[in-house]
Amino acid sequence: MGYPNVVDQCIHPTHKEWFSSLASSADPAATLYLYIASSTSNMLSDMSDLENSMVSIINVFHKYSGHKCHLKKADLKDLINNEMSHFMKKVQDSETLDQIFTDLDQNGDLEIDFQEFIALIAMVTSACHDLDRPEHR
Ligand SMILES: [Ca+2]
Repeated sequence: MGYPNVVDQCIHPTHKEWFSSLASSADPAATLYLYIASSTSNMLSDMSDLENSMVSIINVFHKYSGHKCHLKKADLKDLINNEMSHFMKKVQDSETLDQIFTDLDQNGDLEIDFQEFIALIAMVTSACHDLDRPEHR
């Protein structure tokens, strides 16, 4: 399984430094990173539903970003339309796509990295949670 490699390739450079600076400390985040990076495929069969969902998010991102670890505008459109069609309206016009893309592209480099992509997942998941709360039924 390529998951630990994917984490290694795509983790943000600043985070990578941060993690390595904490590597010898008792910080839980550093421990988590080291755990993920050094785990074998045994980990994958023991994962919880939540952990499986996290891996699914990573895998979907890479299905559309490939090894470059960035989504171009067309990649983002395909991902939303193919993978999020029950939760988001299909993106059909370039104006809507431009708007979503610009909102997500926090550093303005005209690519969506994983950190920026996860913000979309967080927003949509949060919106679903709000709709699913009993007082909204
Ligand atoms: Ca960007």
